[in-house]
Amino acid sequence: MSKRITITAALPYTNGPIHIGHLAGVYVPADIYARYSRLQGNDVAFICGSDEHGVPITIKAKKEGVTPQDVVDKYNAIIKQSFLDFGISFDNYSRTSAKIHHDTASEFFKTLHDKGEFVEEVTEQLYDQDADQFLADRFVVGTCPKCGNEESYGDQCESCGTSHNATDLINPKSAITGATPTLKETKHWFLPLDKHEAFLKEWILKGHKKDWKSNVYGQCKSWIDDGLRPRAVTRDLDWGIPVPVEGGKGKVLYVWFDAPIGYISATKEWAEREGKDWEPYWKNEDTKLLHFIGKDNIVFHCIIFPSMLKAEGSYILPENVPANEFLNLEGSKLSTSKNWAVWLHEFLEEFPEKQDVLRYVLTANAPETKDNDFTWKDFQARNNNELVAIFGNFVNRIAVLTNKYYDGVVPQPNRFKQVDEDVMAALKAYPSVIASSIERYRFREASQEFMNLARLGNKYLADAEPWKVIKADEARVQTVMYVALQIASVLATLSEPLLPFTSNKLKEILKASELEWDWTWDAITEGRELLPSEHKIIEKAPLLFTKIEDKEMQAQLDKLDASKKANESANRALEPQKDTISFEDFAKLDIRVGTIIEAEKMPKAKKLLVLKVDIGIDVRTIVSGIAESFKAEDVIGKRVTVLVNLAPRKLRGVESEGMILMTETPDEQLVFVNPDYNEKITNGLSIS
Ligand code: B3M
Ligand code: ZN
Repeated sequence: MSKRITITAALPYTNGPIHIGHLAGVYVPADIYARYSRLQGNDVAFICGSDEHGVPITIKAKKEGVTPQDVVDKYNAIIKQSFLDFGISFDNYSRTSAKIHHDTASEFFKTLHDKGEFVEEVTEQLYDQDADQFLADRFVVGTCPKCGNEESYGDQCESCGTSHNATDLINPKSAITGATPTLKETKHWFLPLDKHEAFLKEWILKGHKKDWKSNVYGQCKSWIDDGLRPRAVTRDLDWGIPVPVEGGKGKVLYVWFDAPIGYISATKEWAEREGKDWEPYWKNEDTKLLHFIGKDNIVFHCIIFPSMLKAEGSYILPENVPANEFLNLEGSKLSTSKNWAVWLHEFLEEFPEKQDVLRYVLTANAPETKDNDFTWKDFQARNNNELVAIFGNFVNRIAVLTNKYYDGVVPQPNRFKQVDEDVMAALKAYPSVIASSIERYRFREASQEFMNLARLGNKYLADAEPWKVIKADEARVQTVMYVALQIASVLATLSEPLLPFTSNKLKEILKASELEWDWTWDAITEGRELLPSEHKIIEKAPLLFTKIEDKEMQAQLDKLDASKKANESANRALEPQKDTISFEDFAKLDIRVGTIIEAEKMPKAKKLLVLKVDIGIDVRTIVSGIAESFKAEDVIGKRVTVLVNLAPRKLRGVESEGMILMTETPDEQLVFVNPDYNEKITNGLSIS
């Protein structure tokens, strides 16, 4: 029976691009669910958009010296395009800066305000006197009162997931100036979560929510058991949706108040465009509302947003919130600021045809019940050993053989043997097996069941050996190829939610669009013939998947290595300044420009080069400890800065008559203090 399903995927903060952690946690499972639901004939609204308010965006803008609007415009464009190219099938991707959202969120706030659902209170909030600003959310860091993490944000601790008020932090420090904040009075509107505790208990703990994933249910239970407190839903900031009631001047809605309403405004925007009514998708009791999110968003989607919806009064509540755990990358936590990530838009540039490979790897290894690790080695192995060697190999073989034996025409089968009957029976069971995994949000399991089907096809063909049997028993080969082609059509049909690009490619190989009927999951279950005899498939089939070579993976690992090095050097402490010297001391130094005219390695010394340097007044020998950074032949002709009146010193028996001035790059490479910027500087000129 067709059902109305509203599927939301967490609105990404628009302060950076999308990476594989976001994909594995939220967007790939949500997209599989949405595609699957549509295939079952349901009425689906798959909703997302950019979360463009909040402190992270203001901080990014400050860092880059641009306006918050510049930041969101830039990343909204990148994110939206990368989702599209990756095949995430949103019905609408909106943004919270859209007018429709400002209007919807303001309206929502006013309704709660007018219904007396807020508590208005003047309280003392953290204030940075140097920056002349209140410190909300990520503008303040301090020790988490719950787990002791010293880098908790004002509104949430990323270490234990607790959401708290900024004033709860121990040892708070301003993220803007580093100053210890003072307290200053200000008025805010609070959502009295304590008032909703009974309802939440009833709905989550006593209700049917035991079928929620245990990580989600467990987090909810622990918050409710800890006792809920009022939460401020407004902020003293200038970036966001203005507080639309009296006394709200200079204040905006808390980003976590407006963002989930973004799901509603994005649905409205979509419905308007499609000429539909948005309300049933949010207000009809028979609509199934699902929020796909990462684990750090659980409290907002299971406690705060439902309390808002309940307080408003006319909305339905989510039926499930299938939150995932986190994905790590090569053993370390993904991090936007540390550039420790595989960025979607870069992946799409570097692997333009491999969307489904990434989808498959992120699904097969999804962090569903615990944090998981993405490694390039695993990416390569799953591509080469599963997608290429099993699924791709099977399809390629049947496409080639069908063309070789029958000019691409599906043959007439002869009498089925037991093994053929078994395969045909197994095919009928697959739709419900995969559906059951997807409906229970077990996407890993679904992907593995799917691969088992490909395995079954591959094994069937390998066991039947049509390429051998063809000489002795042509009739048998007809049957084998007919059955194998049915398997391929089932693979094409069932892969749609998991591997949508591949599904299309395979349907093109089999020329499914030339048939008079659609390939549906139900048709498979009912054992209807998908691909009839006499139907012609493509003549030259493209490969479904191609092998990934070691060097491609090495390039990715090198890229990560560069990020690691850049981080290390960014964190490297600069040497403190030495004691002050007098001008007279400085004037004693005779520093001149010279040119290296000869260079050779000092025998048996790892670090030393023996140089002859023309310093204008003479040519002298200088022993320099730069051999680990430069080869002798590469420095000949280099113009350098030389301290020429340093007392001569013997190094390994060679007298050094000066010193070349060097400095280090952030990644610890020695470089010359280089006078080359101006050609007119001649050797011997002193530096002052
Ligand atoms: N933007 C948080 C995040 O990206 C937030 C989700 C909003 S969903 C309404 O983790
Ligand atoms: Zn904590």
